[in-house]
Amino acid sequence: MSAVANDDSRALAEVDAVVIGAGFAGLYAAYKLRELGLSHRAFEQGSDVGGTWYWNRYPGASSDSESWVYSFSFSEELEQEWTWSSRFPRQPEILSYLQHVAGRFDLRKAFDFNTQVVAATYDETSNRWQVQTAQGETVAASFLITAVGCLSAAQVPNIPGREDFTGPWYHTGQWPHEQVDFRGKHVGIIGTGSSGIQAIPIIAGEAEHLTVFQRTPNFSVPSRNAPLPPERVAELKKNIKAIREFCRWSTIGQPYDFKPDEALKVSDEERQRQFEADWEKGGFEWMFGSYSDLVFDKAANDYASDFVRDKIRATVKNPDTAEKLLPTGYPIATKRLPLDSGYFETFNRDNVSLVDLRETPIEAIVDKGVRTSAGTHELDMLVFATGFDALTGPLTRIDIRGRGGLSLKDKWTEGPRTYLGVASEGFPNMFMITGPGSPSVLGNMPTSIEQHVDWICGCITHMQQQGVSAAEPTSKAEGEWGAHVKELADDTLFPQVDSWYLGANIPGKSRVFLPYIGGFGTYRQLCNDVAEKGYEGFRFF
Ligand code: N01
Repeated sequence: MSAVANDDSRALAEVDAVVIGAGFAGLYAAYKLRELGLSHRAFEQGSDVGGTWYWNRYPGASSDSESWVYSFSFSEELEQEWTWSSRFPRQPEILSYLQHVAGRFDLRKAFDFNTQVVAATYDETSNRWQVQTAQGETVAASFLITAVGCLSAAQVPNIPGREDFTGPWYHTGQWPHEQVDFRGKHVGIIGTGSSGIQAIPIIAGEAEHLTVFQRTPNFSVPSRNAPLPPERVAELKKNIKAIREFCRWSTIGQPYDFKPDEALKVSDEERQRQFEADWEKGGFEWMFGSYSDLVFDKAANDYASDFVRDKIRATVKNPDTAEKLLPTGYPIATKRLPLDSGYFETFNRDNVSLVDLRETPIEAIVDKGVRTSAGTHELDMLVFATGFDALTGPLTRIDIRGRGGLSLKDKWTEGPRTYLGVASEGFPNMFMITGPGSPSVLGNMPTSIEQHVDWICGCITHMQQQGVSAAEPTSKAEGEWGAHVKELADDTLFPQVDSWYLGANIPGKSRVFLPYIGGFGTYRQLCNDVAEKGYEGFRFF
């Protein structure tokens, strides 16, 4: 490995490491590689840094993690300098933050923007990755570090007639940079996941009329987003070290954790009182700072599900609409729980209508709107809030080939196979930041990302110290990890419903629970143990 500083690395055709992506993960990877003195190049499809927050510019887009932990912890100065304006930061503010980080630490110089990596091939003779861009460049690297995000491969459903629609259409995850003007327009939105639930109240406030096409009613909890007063900011900054440390060892990387109590072991009055008190607080804490049995025990979960259904009934004035909005048939939070700002209230507006696709399915998209079995809904604009090919999609959309020409996509046909969600057998020196099989999407992403990048860099340092040039997980370690990830998921209620956690939203995708559900803290400890045992489960050569 060369210890070339990479002041002008963009000219290099051969480097120690290539990073793909310029979101939270790619930026921190570039920072750490520079700290290690490793030459690197980084590629980003967008025209600037931001990742998720570069692409998801839809109205209402905001983080569901509290701002003071939805950020980097690697620099105390950065933590103290930056002040978030509200509890849950909105997309423009997060994007400004990431732009600030890129500028403050001079990270842009590692990146080629507007550059898409289309292929990466491991050359066994040279023990190098040959990384190819759509722009025609090939760069050789000892290490391939993917920072491609978990929810970045947008999924537009293949509804017949999609090309026939004559108005503009958008996917929430590929939102244009220009302002989209809904004023005076009849707008349709398909999808009521987190993106739809964030966008619907805002679009409804602008459009002449909004038609919401709902296939599966969703649970949602109020975010109760609010500005952060200066005294709260001061208190958070004072205690931030302890708050971060708590997050690192918590279940979902957030500044709260499940209570020791169980919903089934407290009285009805106590449970109701607790649910109400937490409801007033808002945020994920309502669910993931609540009783510890909610995600394991159906009877416990039923109490939480019923509580939210009652809230929906109490909020939505039209009883028929309320009935259509009621999520039934699956436990709360087994589909990713959205947070909202006035989502259910939006259905009390005169300019909003709800189409229940279970009663009247979409037959086709036509030139002037969406045709369901009940007739055509005329629309000027159409929004797809239809989600992503989660976790595996961002990786398999790149033609990644390991030893013997093995394609990652082919290897993962029956579901992803990884060790710790960070590496895969047959792909030496390829490290995935928050890959499938790691906790990633089950909590606060920056907490996950920092842990992964630190661990990967620790592994690279170990290799330098040992004088070895390649690392690859063993088949045994990978098999055992896959079985462990599955076993943990099977102990919960999560596999009981079709969700993107299981790849069930993508036609033909194997139904495998993708993230590690054992908790951030437990996972961190496992990774630390692996490192302490000389990166047990890897073979080095
Ligand atoms: O996507 P989703 P998302 N016809 O897959 C529907 C993260 N996120 O972009 O449930 C009709 O959750 C689909 O219906 P159904 C977060 O982790 C984070 O909203 O499959 N409908 C569903 O209602 C989140 O979970 C934040 O029946 C169709 C919707 O589209 C993840 O991203 C903000 C359809 C898709 O919901 C993905 O959320 C936003 C079809 N053919 C997102 N195909 C923050 O924290 C799909 N649907 C900020």
